[in-house]
Amino acid sequence: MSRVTLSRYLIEQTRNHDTPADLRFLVEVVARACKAISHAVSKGALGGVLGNAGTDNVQGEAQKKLDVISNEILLEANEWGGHLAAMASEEMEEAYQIPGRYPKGAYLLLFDPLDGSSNIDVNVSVGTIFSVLRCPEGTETPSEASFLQAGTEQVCAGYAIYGPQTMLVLTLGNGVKGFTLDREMGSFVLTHESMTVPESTKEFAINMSNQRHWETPVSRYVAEMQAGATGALGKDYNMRWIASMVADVHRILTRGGIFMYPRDAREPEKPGKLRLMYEANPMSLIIEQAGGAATNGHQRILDIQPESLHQRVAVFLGSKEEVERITSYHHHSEA
Ligand code: P6P
Repeated sequence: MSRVTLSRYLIEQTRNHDTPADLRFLVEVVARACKAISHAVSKGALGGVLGNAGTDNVQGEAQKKLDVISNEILLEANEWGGHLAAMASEEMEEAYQIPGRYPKGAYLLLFDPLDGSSNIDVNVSVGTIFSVLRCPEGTETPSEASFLQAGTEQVCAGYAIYGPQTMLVLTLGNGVKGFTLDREMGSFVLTHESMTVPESTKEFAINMSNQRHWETPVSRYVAEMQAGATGALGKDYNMRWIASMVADVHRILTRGGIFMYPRDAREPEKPGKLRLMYEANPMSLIIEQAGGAATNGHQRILDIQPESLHQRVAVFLGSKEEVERITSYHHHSEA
């Protein structure tokens, strides 16, 4: 059977599932930008792109050169196409308005251009996370408020992972598909027809060095998994923490697991490290579309009404059985 490329998949989505043509074009542009980012990332030291840019992002985190390069690649690829009304990025404080010389479109694109970039200098997988919302009707100049839509409003979400293979994982609202980059042909080829998260798992992902800062439900849940077969859960668990959300989520999509970045006592005024709009929401839509679950410990992440563009959120996502368990522990602790 002939290979199904991303372009063919998107054309068939347009034909069979009413995926609007301009959304199809938008996804193809983002995919092309991810190819360019993959190329830049893979050069590493040979491309003079490692190390810090000497600037900080809106979170006060040191930007890597590749953070800035990846952000610019996505802006330049998307600003002229006519599919977008505006863009937002982890690397930019304000929304990015489409320059006046270009036409505007119906969508808002949000992204973390290079997630996990602290891993770049040690050659560990990183990725790009993106989310697509509709621009509210009649909005000539989208403001921050235009972006503040719940995750359920996303019309598309995806990520590219720059690992041993470069892959694009995508949902348009009817399942999750995985495409592997064929570098010789320069095209993304459908290799994972339907990615699903197993309901149960024996693997958890959390940064254990923060253990003393966790809230009780998280401490209880992790202790039970550490107790293994001798404890309440009656089975042994393994642990993985790549510190690159894209890589940890990709593993969970591939073989199950639960990913946790809880709020902790280090920054009690902030509900965790990860950002809602361009990390947690797109990943939660993908995980739910793959049969998993995603909460902030108290409610479905996709139901959260955003209050600011760069707001943070606690994240528990992956195998439904485990997410439901740790969420129930949070509810018990409130009772
Ligand atoms: P920590 C990367 O910086 C990131 O935003 C996510 O990709 C990753 O899951 C998390 O932070 C890692 O955080 O505190 O373990 O370094």
